[in-house]
Amino acid sequence: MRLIRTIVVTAVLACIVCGSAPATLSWSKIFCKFYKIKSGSKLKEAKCAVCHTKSIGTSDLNSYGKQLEKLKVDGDSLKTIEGKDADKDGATNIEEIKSDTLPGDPKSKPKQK
Ligand SMILES: [Ca+2]
Repeated sequence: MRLIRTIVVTAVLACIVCGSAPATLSWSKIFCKFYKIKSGSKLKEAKCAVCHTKSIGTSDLNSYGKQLEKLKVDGDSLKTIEGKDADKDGATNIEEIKSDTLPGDPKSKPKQK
């Protein structure tokens, strides 16, 4: 009985580790490559916080992360939601990314023109 429980727990942990974590890392890589995010920029510094509510150690997605959640992990998916305003701060996701502000954080938005 104990052995079965150990096997089940190990399998579940393996799914969690192999399933979600690398997907998140892939998004981060694809995002930086697709938008040519430069080192030292706010978006680069934000790391996981571009899509998550905290920068490290959470699976909680912010509004931008939620828009990407169900989409395929590739650049086309990023393009699909460029015209949306994930955090409802009046700037579209692409406007935010071009202005180096966070598309999933309403407190971070491009300066008014
Ligand atoms: Ca926005």
